[in-house]
Amino acid sequence: MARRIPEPFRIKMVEPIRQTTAEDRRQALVQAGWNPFLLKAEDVYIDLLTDSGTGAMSDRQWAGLMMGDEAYAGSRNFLHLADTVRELFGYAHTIPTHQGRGAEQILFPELVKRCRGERPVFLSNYHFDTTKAHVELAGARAVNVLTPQALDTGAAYDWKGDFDLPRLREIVAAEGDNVAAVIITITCNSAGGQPVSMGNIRAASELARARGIPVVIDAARFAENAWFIRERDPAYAGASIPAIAREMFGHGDMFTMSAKKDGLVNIGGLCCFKDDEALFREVQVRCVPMEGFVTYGGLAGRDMEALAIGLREGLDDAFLSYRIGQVAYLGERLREGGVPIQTPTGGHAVFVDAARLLPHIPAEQFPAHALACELYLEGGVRAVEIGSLLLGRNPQTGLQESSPFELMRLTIPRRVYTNDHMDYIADCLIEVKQRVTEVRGLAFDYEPPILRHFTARLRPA
Ligand code: P61
Repeated sequence: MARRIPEPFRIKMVEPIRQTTAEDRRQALVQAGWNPFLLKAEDVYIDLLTDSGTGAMSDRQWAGLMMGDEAYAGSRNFLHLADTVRELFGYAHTIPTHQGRGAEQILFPELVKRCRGERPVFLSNYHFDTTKAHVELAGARAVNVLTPQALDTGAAYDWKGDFDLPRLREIVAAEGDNVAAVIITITCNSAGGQPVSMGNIRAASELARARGIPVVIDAARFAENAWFIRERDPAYAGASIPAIAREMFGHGDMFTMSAKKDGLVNIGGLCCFKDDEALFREVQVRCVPMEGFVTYGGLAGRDMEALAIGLREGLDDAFLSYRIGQVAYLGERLREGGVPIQTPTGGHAVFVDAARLLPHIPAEQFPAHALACELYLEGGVRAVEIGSLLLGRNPQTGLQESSPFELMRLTIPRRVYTNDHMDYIADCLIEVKQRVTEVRGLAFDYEPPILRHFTARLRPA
């Protein structure tokens, strides 16, 4: 096995975490309606619900907070942020937003307005759930065009985040004027934090641009994607991560970013435009009533300062090697323990294939969610389902959508846990595997109409 990469930082401040008893955890889970989203964070020992907004900021970012300029308009922190975006990504126009979905809610309706077809559709390698929700709220359809290589979790393939290009070409031809945008999600969260190759980004972008279709980059995990390109594509072996990032962004016309991931902040987002000033102005108009004035978009001045600093730190080589190495380490431990996972491991999480681990639980009883509940009972580790529960029902027919995956995501917050924590997580999950045939599926007690996984209440079926 490759040599373990120690954390490229010293720990200056600590936050105690508390282990609970098995009985505490059973009570907490029953009270939470068998939904780890509804647990109190204090009842969780190691929290792998998400890597979104859960990272640790650096001493420099904390120092940046003290430099907050809380002017309502024209804050110097906004100017610093816009300069950073211009330099790192080559985009002229920046709108800050409160987080990723804030960017989606102000951008997508404008793209739908511009669309000439009568049945607007967005095409993506894979729409994450809020992205899909905002596409649908804007009155459009969200269609995923992911490479079939991603579906076999056991098969090693370097670019499981790629578009299925032949299929994309077909759909673009068939939909004609209906295509409102092509969204390139880097890395592809839903397929397992899997990277999109530069060749695929370029080809998808060229295909769209040849027809005048705008290209949106969903840039939540842009730095991790750039790191994978450097590691896996010999053409980029000697390139710097910032140069790769800049090239990726060159293939987009605009980007939305949840800055709570690779931006290394606890809150924040971006909606930026390379050169389309007219669209930028239209989205600014929508920003004011939805997010806030155009130079703060729901953020405090200090938040924008921390983000300007975080965007650069997120591209640091030593940080990314440690970060992705830690995820790979957890994946390796699990693979050795016989736990089926999406292979190779992605950037931000290990995705456990619950369809393979719990074949006795049908999709409609949410095997990955059942596994997450069992892992919590075992050791106080909170994971999250990425499968049928998350996907939900078809808004037209009301029927459960058929999910290509039933995954349990062990999402690793940035700069928060050590490799000893990774060992603990692996030990707990391997323990659960020993009694996996006893794990039962779940049924709804309460099913919310949309984004149901957040607030649903369930019980053992
Ligand atoms: C996550 F359980 N992701 O992975 P916002 N694009 C992409 C994302 O991954 C993403 C957003 C846009 C989350 C947070 C999350 O049901 C859930 O800053 C590729 O969260 O608004 C968010 O960015 C949206 C977790 C979101 C969930 C929705 O954990």
